[in-house]
Amino acid sequence: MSASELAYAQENARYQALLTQVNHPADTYNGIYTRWKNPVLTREHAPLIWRYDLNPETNPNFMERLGVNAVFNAGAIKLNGKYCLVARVEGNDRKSFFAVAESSSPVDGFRFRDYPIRLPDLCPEETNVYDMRLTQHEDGWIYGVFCSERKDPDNPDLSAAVAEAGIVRTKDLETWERLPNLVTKESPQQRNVCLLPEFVDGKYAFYTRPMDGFIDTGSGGGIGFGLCDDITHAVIDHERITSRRKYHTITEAKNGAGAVPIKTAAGWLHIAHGVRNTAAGLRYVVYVFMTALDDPARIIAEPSGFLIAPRENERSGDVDNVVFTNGAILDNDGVLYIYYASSDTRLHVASTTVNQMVDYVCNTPADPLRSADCVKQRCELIDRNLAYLRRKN
Ligand code: M1P
Repeated sequence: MSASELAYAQENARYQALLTQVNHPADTYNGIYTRWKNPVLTREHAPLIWRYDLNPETNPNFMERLGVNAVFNAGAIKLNGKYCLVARVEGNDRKSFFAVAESSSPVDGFRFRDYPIRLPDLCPEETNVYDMRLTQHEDGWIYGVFCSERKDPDNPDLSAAVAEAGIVRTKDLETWERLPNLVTKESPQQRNVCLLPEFVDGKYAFYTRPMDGFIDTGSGGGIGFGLCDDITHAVIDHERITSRRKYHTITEAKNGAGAVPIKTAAGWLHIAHGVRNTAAGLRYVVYVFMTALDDPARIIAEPSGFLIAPRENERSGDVDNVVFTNGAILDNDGVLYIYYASSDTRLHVASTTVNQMVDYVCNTPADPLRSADCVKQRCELIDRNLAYLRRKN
């Protein structure tokens, strides 16, 4: 066996061990959800055939030829009994692409298909694609809505970019039809757009994120909502704001839709992200809100604060202090799996149930927006608890 073949055998053994690693719930408790110990996808999950030239004649030193830097933000659906993630894979060259990883378990065993998704390449200016939300729509298609990014032709600054929402559709996550990008007449840029699985007033319903610039949402008031007649030429004339950004909250700097909203008896459950500024830069957390079934843009409950914030080793990575979700799977037994990425580097899972989430969203108090009122809110809880303990004893 050549040195190169030996190195491949060793690397492959490590890779297979990673893929068969069993995941366990973490030892933390909040009654709302359970974090799982191991990330479900990391850069090490990228198949060796994507990274190495396996032929010892052309790669005698068994060098990585096309490295993978990170695997994170994944859309998620259950299809034909399999838990399927469409992950954002970022090469060492900084370009992201999409790849399907699937498993018969929601918490471990995810394995990438042999090839990444080869999106129809319709736009020569498109430089980067990322963060696909997968919607199993009642029209029978599975839609993928993602960020399509290109250099801003009108700004000489090399990092000036334009972000739009790209749209693809598929039946099997294998063959993809690309549709024209979403046009939002009131917003020059879009990111974090996702499609509701049901028609609203007979139209396709999108959650949007109106933005003035590529990074700054500027005057964009929060997560938007808009309808369009024809998804094959999707145009939204008007966006209404649903979850608003507010001063001195977790959404002060920006917010954005996350996983595709989940229909519950109480309303549409949204698992989104909020961003605030800190001296160390932006901090991204995952938060939850609910909108009305008869008007999916109208907020009916918004608990105070975050659901998931970066903890321990989630805090560091390529972009520190970030947790972000764009995919969740509601299983037949009511268990909900939230796939969230940490620090733009790897993908984790947290499990809960739809009943727990409805309890959380409907019974967690709203943010009173001022320290004095937050103290009052906490003291009321303490009063009730002390009275309960006195009665009990
Ligand atoms: O780096 C954190 C996240 O930044 C962007 O989210 P937003 O548009 O809300 O700022 C996205 O690019 C996302 O991919 C990334 O995880």
